[in-house]
Amino acid sequence: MATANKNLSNYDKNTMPNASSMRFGIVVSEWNEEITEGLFNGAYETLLDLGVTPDNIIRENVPGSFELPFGARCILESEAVDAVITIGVVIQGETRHFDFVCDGVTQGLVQLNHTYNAPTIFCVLTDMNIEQSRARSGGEHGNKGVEAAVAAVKMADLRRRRLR
Ligand code: DLZ
Repeated sequence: MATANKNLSNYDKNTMPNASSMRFGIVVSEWNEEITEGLFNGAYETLLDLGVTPDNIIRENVPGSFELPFGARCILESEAVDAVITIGVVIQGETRHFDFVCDGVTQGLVQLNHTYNAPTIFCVLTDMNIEQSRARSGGEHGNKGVEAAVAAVKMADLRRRRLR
């Protein structure tokens, strides 16, 4: 299948950078909590599996995905983190609110990546319905939280090698 090699939920630990001294922020949106908690658990357990210690994982909650950029900025400004993972899910409704929230969070996170010397990772599901979100937060399509943690460790390693 064309996407078989793109499912990072099945990461190879042996090829991953050593994350034992890395420090991460995780910002979690409370909107559609059932889904975002699944994504958080995937990200958190993966960071631990890659050697990150619990005291080096800082969690903050925000009300909705639209608030993720500001939540990430609060962590970037106040903690010496190697990367921040932002977790949310926006589900398609019958209004254009979906587009506004998706645009707002995406543009906000892009700006953070242009502003700060630590990367912000995008773990925001944008689905047609809750079933699709369930499939991607620990269901049949894996867990995008796992993939976000893998991306965070890889980007943190790049930052450490290139920016200091
Ligand atoms: C208002 C709103 C709507 C309609 N849908 C979602 C959603 O699907 N996912 C999500 O994370 N947040 C949603 N929100 C809330 C906004 O993100 C934000 O919290 C409020 O507009 C307050 O700024």
